[in-house]
Amino acid sequence: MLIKTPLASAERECDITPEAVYLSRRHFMAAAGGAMALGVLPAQADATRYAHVEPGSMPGWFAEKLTAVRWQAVTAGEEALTPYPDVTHYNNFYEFGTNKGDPARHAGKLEVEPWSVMIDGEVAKPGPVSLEQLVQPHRLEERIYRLRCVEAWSMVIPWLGFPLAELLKRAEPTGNARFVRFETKVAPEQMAGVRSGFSLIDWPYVEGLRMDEAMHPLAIMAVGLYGRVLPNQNGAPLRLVVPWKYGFKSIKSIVRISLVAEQPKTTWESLAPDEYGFYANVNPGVDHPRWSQATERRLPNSLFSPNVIDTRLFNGYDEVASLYAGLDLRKHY
Ligand SMILES: Nc1nc2c(c(=O)[nH]1)N[C@H]1C(S)=C(S)[C@@H](COP(=O)(O)O)O[C@H]1N2
Ligand SMILES: [Mo]
Repeated sequence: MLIKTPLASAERECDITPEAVYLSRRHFMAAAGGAMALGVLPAQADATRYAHVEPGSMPGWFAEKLTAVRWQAVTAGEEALTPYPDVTHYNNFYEFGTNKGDPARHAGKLEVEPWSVMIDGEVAKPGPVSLEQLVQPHRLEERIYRLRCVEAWSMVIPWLGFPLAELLKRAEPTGNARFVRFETKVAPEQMAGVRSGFSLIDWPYVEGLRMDEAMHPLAIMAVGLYGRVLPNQNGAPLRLVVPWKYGFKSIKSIVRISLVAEQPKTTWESLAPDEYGFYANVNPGVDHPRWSQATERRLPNSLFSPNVIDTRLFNGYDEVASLYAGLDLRKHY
């Protein structure tokens, strides 16, 4: 982000067949099979619509979870899904290199099994949890979210995950917990980008949220996308997705979640505080010092079909506005 010009990175890794426009409803669905309030029926609310995506191998815990997914729990209205090849070949994951194609090329090396997450800090129930244990109590929901990168491109991605709030509640935060701090795995022998020493990042990659942001029902922990287990380049086996914030807040391959009293020092804010803030709410009215944030390039796009659309405050997720009542969003960008 810091060392690349955002609009020069339109590198294409593969040929893309645009998918049919995805018709679905805009609203939360109370439960699978719930009555549809709107006239537009969702296109097949199950996994069969992803039949075109290579299933690959999936761990047992994931296969079991797939049998009870709440499909299309949240949708992006009639916005088309970004095709699977783009979602998985145009990535930011600096641990594996700084080019958009590097994560797809190198993240296969990341060993995601076994995986354990340390939950610590201001909680009544700290300790390491295996990934299986961590996911076990939760029913997976499909959340079709827009992802807006601070580099002014965006995608629409059908995630599989569960609310971060549910996970945090199980750890029983104490009254001193005011922020959540997340940390990505560091494994130089598996991570070409960490090994290279080329990056300016001081590993591990760290992100954070204010407690009330973390508890918002739109913030999720994702373990899959397109009805499949999360590809390594997208942050397997466990990543955060906060759809109303710039993509860099959605930290990948998490190994530590700490409830803390002080606002954590996060990776991009530490590197360039005048360019990347702690809040990082999507905001077309606050430009990056080096480029406008008023519009975004919705992938897939090309020279002849630039697909530039207006960026929306909070990435269109207006329901989070009350979290920031009284906060100067120009100052707290
Ligand atoms: N650990 C880690 N997490 C990360 C990043 C990263 O470099 N390292 N990049 C971020 C950025 S800038 C974006 S836009 C999103 C991209 O997610 P995606 O590749 O799944 O679309 O991941 C975020 N999470
Ligand atoms: Mo990003």
